[in-house]
Amino acid sequence: MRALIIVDVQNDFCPGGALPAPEGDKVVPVLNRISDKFPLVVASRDWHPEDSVHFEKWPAHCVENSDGADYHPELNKKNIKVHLLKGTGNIDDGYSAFEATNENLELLLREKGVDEVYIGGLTTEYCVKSTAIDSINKGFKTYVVKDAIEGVKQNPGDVDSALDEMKGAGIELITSSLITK
Ligand code: VGL
Ligand code: ZN
Repeated sequence: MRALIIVDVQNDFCPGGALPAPEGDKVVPVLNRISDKFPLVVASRDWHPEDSVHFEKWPAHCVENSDGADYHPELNKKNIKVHLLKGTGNIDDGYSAFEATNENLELLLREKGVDEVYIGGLTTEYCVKSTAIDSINKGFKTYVVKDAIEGVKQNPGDVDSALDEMKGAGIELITSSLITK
């Protein structure tokens, strides 16, 4: 059984937001097109307290309950069965959706009989990568949908190294056109 994890498709990671992936909004139509094909869709949101140590590394973004922390307005939320919140403590980064504090993602996937995890969303170098690495390390067959992810692109080369790291870990990078049923 397959599941789709939509990572952090939030206003602050899209153009006009506080920590934008320059083309972050491009992932929205792709995710909307594929999310229908999955029996289980979950989505994470970065959800930081105002005084998080995370903001020593990053400009303040996705502060809990703020507009910037909302899903992108065009993301289809109807198929999302479980809403995960992560980075909710003030001493952690919470990059991976498996670090969600309101739900135990690993347990949830196991209870539903999921063995294949597909991942899309934002951002390639941080939360997508961490989620994918956690997923494969927990034993799920893990696919990252290349045209459904975008990088924050802080330093040249970061996206390519993240893609290489994921490939090296045994994660399959696929295009959304391969997801047909
Ligand atoms: C993210 C940087 C800081 C992400 C979250 O969602 O990839 N990146 N916090
Ligand atoms: Zn964050």
